[in-house]
Amino acid sequence: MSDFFADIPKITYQGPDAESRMAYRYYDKNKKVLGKTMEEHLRMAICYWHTFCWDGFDIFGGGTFNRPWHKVTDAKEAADAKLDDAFTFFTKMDLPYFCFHDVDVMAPVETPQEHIAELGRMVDQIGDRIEKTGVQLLWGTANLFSHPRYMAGGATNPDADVVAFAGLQVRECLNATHKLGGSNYVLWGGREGYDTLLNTDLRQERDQFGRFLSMVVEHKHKIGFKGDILIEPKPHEPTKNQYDRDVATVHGMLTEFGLQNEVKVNIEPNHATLAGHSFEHEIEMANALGVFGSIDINRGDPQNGWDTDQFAYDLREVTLVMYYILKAGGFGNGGFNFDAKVRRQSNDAADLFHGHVGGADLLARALLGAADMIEKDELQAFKDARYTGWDKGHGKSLLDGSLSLDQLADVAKNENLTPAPKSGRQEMLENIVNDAVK
Ligand code: XLS
Ligand code: NI
Ligand code: NI
Repeated sequence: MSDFFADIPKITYQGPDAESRMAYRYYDKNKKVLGKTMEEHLRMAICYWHTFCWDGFDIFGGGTFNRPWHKVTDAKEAADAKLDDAFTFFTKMDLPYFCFHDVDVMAPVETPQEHIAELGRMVDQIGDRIEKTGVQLLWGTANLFSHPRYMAGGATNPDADVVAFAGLQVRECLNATHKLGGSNYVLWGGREGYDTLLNTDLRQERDQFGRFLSMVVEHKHKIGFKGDILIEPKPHEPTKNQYDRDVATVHGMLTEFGLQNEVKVNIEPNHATLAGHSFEHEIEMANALGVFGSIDINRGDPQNGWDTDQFAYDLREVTLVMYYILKAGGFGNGGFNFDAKVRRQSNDAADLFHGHVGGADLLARALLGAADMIEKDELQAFKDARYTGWDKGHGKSLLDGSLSLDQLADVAKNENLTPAPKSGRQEMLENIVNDAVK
């Protein structure tokens, strides 16, 4: 183990007046809110890729971060060193979960045999760490977008040999996730899309996507994995157009392939905004369609159009999101994964802590505010009043299918209905939300 994090203490709850910035001000893991502890509600996870793999490079310059594990020259020893420091960080943050891609934890390899052996070597070590520290796996995922072989896609690649390699990675990673007791398995289709229609057979690629996903679900049942399979919608970046662009589109594809009861979604706010939606829209759409699974919590920057993966900090937005999650019954297998990275200038060990401490405190405050909103649920009361009339009369028979358009029209005509417009009270409702932000 390096001494990279040696100067930083284990992060504990010290209350809003804490003197140190290396402390939780709001996240008190044992505090009960609406009958469950904060830890149980929020199910927070640290991601391996942004926090331990990225070295701070951007398209104009090289890495700025000074991580000891990046300086180890032997690739396998570097993977081991990274694992050591990752689990030190998880433990010091005292958050319950982590997430990883297969290639995040391994030394780089080329052949299928090497892939199986090297991932297996690391999974054994991860299993030992899980046992020793009690940190759990929220989800695993296979990276089907970084290696050049995936430049034209993973499951939707025009070359069936590439799809076979993708199948190998997914089988190995799903098996590993199962072995490590993971709660979910995620598929993010970074390159499952196209750059130009001129070289793309949409129908063919859609069929490949559907069949590949069905195979993943079949394999899950075959090995007895009880967690959820999750698709992570994103509209574009890196491809010009991703097939899984948003929650509603994913649900349409799941329905086309008969998988709507087998697969849920992992929603990321920065992906929602790239698709032209609000974060809360995607949550409510997933709730409405019965596919809400998990969240990759982060944010974009309204002044540029990228997936900048910054740590979330808009308390009003996250309070409202938390309200919708609680209303839907909270997380099942899902949780809040910090799919977020510190900025390129935030280059030392302390910054990794500040990012995650702030993220955890934001979620804890949002939980407190949302719980208050639920206790005297003014938003629900307003909605209930707004939708009265649908459990009786022509409202009821319209929904249960017993009314034709002719009959509906005759109701209006015979009863001489001249309904007056009723206020939607948007400003009053916005005031209710603002009052809950604490
Ligand atoms: C990229 C995605 C990625 C997934 C995991 O935009 O958010 O990080 O969460 O492959
Ligand atoms: Ni993500
Ligand atoms: Ni993303």
